[in-house]
Amino acid sequence: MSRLRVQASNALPALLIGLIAGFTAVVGSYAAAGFTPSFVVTPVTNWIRETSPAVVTNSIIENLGSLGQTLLFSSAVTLVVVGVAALVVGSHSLGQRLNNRALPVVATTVGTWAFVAVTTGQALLALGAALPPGAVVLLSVATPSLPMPEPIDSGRRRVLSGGLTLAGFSLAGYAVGRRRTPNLGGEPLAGNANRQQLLEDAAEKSFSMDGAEPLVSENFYTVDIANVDPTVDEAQWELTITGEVDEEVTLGYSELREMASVDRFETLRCVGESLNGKKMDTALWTGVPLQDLVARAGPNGGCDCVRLRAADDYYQVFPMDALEDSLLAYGMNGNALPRGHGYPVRALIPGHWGEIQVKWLSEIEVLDQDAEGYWEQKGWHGTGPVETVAKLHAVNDLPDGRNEVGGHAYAGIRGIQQVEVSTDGGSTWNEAELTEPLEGVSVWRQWRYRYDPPSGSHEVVVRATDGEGRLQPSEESDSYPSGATGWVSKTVQ
Ligand SMILES: Nc1nc2c(c(=O)[nH]1)N[C@H]1C(S)=C(S)[C@@H](COP(=O)(O)O)O[C@H]1N2
Ligand SMILES: [Mo]
Repeated sequence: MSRLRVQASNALPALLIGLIAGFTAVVGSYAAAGFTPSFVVTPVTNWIRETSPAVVTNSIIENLGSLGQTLLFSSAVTLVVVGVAALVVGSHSLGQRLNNRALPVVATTVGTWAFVAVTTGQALLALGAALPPGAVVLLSVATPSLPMPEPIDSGRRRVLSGGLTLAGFSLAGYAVGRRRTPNLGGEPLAGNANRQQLLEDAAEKSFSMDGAEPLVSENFYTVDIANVDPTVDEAQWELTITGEVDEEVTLGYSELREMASVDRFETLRCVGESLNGKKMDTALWTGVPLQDLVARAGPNGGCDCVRLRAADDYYQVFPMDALEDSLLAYGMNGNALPRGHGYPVRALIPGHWGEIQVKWLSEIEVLDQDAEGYWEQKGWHGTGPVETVAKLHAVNDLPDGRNEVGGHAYAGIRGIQQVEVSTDGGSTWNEAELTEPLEGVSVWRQWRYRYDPPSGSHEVVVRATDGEGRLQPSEESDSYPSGATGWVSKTVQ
């Protein structure tokens, strides 16, 4: 081996080659699988989440929201890159010791392939992750070391062309992966005239306030345990009603779509959101009553409770009673459910916290004994009816010099009877205007209050009374474990 060759292979240390190889493994896997569960990052994020202590996942959910998902995603990408890099460095030094240049190439390719194939369960797509790092290592060991009259220049040129190749590969991989990401759900439902009418009525009933969503949310929040949503095709979708039943019931998508459907507004709220957070939204849902279907199976379990399971391995347990007025929903605002909201079918359990509104629903299991759901195993108590809340999101100066404050109030199936506003820190209270109720079992209302502002800053406080005449409790509690409580207040200038 010539001295020149040794110099050339030292020019790019094994660690750097390893990191580049790891990066190309992620890009290659994305190109092969798109943003689906077969993308190598998916099982790794799942693994990080499942092995992190509950306090960590809880605080990510409570405090970070979608930033938490981004953090989880970046950690998973980093882990994959570092893992491949370790494989490259290890096999490179072993290869040097054994004087075998093929070894790092083979070890990197086969090792990456085996890891991705096993974790994603997709042997063929795993080649997308394994071949690029293999090629990077192959190039690094096979690059002929030419006699270099101007070593510095040629070194620079190699770095430049290497960088350009990498950038081109990433861009192409990104473009291919995007096209391979299935575009599921979201298309308009047939026979939408009635739904359009309902949506128009809701728009008319809405208070238009800067800073607060209308009655039908324009941006519906999402909360997912998985970073990458499942891809369930409607042709493959099947719901089974199993467990302690007289007779199992199986339902396919076309069968579901042929059944008499219901259109209804419902509000969802996440138990993990902060008191004045934005994880509460409303949509017009289309679906089929769920309780009848469960009754058809003849449930005879000992606990009158059910476990719902989903394609992302999520599961929740709650009392059978909650199924009253529940829907197997396949439509949202006149469109097929979007992938992010559970395409093709999700459960809607009115008045209960978001966590039992199971998306990508696959199974309803009638249980004999009570059990814990996914979040309850992490200490949450989020299966029950929602707390009463009044949010304060809009604080506006009106052209006539008055102030406008407003937001949404929600109390599940109890409904909202009244919202009161104080502009003096809670000493005196005034009744807010409320929007007309929407058609539905468990729907929020908007509230609005306009007033002549006192000079200087003042404290606005808002509180709701539910349909049973119960005033929202003023005691403040964190969202963990059973939902944030208290009255929202804001200092207004
Ligand atoms: N399969 C599945 N269903 C799920 C979840 C999930 O991670 N997986 N998250 C739950 C939580 S915590 C909430 S708050 C709601 C949110 O519904 P959305 O994403 O449509 O707003 O979905 C629930 N259903
Ligand atoms: Mo949630």
